[in-house]
Amino acid sequence: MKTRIVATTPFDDQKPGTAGLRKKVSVFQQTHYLENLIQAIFQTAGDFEGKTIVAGGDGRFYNTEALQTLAEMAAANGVRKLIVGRNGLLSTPAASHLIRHRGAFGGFLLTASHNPGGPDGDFGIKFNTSTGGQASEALMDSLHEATRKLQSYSILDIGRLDLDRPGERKYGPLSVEVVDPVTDYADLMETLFDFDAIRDLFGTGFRMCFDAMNAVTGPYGKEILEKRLGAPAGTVVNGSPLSDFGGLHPDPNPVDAASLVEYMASESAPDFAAASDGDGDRNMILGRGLVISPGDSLAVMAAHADKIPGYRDGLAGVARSMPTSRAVDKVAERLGIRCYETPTGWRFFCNLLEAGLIDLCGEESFGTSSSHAREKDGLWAVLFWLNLQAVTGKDVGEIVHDHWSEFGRHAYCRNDYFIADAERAAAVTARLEKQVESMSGNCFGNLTIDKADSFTYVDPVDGSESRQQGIRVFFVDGSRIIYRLSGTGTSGATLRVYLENYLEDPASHSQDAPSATANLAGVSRDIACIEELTGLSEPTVIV
Ligand code: VG1
Ligand code: CO
Repeated sequence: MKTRIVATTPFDDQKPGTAGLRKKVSVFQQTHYLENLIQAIFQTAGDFEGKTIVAGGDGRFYNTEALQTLAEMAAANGVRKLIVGRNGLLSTPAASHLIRHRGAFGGFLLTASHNPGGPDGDFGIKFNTSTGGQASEALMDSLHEATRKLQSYSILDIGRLDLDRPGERKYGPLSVEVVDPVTDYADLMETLFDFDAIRDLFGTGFRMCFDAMNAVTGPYGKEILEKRLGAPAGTVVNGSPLSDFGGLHPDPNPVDAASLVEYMASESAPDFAAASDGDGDRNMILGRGLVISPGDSLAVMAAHADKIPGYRDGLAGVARSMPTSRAVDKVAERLGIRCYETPTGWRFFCNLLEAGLIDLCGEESFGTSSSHAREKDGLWAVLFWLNLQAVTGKDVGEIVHDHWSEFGRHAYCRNDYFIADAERAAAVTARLEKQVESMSGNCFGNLTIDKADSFTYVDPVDGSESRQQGIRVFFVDGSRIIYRLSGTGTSGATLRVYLENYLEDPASHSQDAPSATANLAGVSRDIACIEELTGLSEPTVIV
């Protein structure tokens, strides 16, 4: 068994986006493409000699092949031990927990998250550090630099990994421990939530539907909801991870999980429903005839945290990504705690969590989590809402309506414009960046711009600065529009326009979010000249 040094040439498109590097499967299948990326990570993320790392993915097409290559390269790069989920599976939050729990040096998460899978779909890799959180901006930059210079990689033929059988085995110099992907994570959940109370709730005949969208959370949902909490068999639907997600787009939002929304609006709707995404870090919460907007979900969690065992001692602070609705800000103000505003992408929460400045955080893109991990966590959010219903005796609809009566409602919608020509999309934000300074005072219909800026974030922990993280337009009446380009797509570009309208009067709370933000949607197109610059007169998707 001898390490081979393989000569290669750099690829110029290995710049990580909002959460790791995502590309079409066919791009990852190019000779040396995956190997170059992995080698660049081994070169830049620290000294891996003698270390333990975690690896696993969402089970999508190419998961097993990539794991095999990773193991061969880990062995060649001095890694001593690889901890991997059985069959190569690990949800993103479970991987984050496992890294922390086992004191690993870092972890490779094989996922393109909510992007479609299968041979014609997407694949992706994220590297998380020993904190369990995603690599920092600075590490991403050096990683990208390394991919542009790489001339060779090291690999060792260690034989085919047996990923089916739990236990520790030696492959050449590398120890590989295959673990159950669910157990440690489920144990952690038991320490945070009142499982007895939730079990009693299911005992009263409470019905729920958890849609795992044929992705990684199926086994987690079955173990936690059906086995440990006693929900009836069949509570988890689409519960077997499939390499192409059964053709579903595993993104828990009202458009891609439309059938669940329809079900919850029907006569036979259960009391509660939820869905998660490809790698298990997103969540959508539904009541009968109602989808809870992620910003509201975060705010409700913050307001009721003291009722949940894991958060009974109070919250140090909370955080939201900048485009996320300001509903949680109102709760933080009431609680007398800080609310931090970070750029989009979970990695920006990690320093705040690590420094103990916050306990809860969330993004408008159906992501919420807490200090228990360094990734967002879909099932955790579902358990939080279950626990809340169990202790308050109220259903999701009552909880959220009560919240709105107390704090007012931040009606919220995201308009996504898919623009095939990425340059035309970039022209929209470039023009806004130029004009943003002089927007104040401009009127659009009955709306007047109070102030506008390009969002810069200074990390309060390490002082690092991230510029151009989105254009913010604030109106005199308290409403807000944000523009930014997506960093997770694999073709063309997506312009995201985030609309938020604060409704104080309870009489206005029952309208649906698109109607409550319709005026802002039109104004957002006028301000950014979207039709003129892209040819699109309407958003491609509204979530
Ligand atoms: C999107 C979301 C962002 C999220 C990211 C990763 O990024 O907007 O909030 O953190 O996906 O989520 P972008 O750059 O496309 O807007 V996941 O579940 O796909 O890892
Ligand atoms: Co995800």
